Amino acid sequence: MNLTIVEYPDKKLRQKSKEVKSFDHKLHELLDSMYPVMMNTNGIGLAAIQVSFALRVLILNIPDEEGEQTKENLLEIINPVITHKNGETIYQEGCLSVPKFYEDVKRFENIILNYQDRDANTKTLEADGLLAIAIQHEMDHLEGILFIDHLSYARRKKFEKEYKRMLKEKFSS
Ligand code: Y12
Ligand code: CO
Repeated sequence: MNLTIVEYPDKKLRQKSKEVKSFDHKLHELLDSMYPVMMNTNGIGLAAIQVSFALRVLILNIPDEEGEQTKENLLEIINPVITHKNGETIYQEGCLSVPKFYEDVKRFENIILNYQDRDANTKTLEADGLLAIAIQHEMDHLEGILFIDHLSYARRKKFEKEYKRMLKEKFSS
């Protein structure tokens, strides 16, 4: 499956993703195709809507202590629901759909998550640190929310101005 990353301000990114009901070969093909897209662009997280599939699917590969991303740490998360959230943390986030921009975003520090894996098995995951932050970032995508939506009015205005300038440069060269 040939997938390309949808970039802001594409309206597709504002779609609300639908619950996965069929855990079939099509879902497996989507998951298998999302992985190289994320790895080839130095991503640590990718939601299906970022590759034009409005399904409640996301993948994450958080680097280990050596900074390595290994496939054994790959998490495939389907139909996630946060059941507990606690604390506050601020992290400078980036997004493959908003290239070259990084902004501080406030998130819950610890979360507990229920989700399904690619074979529809129900799982529970307790997450903190970068994993908790990345899960919340990716789950926002399922609602059509981007990390830039969390910025203050002034920061957002500045972002829009800089992003427009970046796009202009990109398409004039
Ligand atoms: C904090 C919160 C959420 C995440 C997970 C989702 N974000 C990413 O995986 C971002 C990746 C990213 C990769 C980039 O590198 C390339 O595109 C080659 C990047 O650089 C540029 O756009 C030039 C920006 C973001 C992570 C952390
Ligand atoms: Co993102």
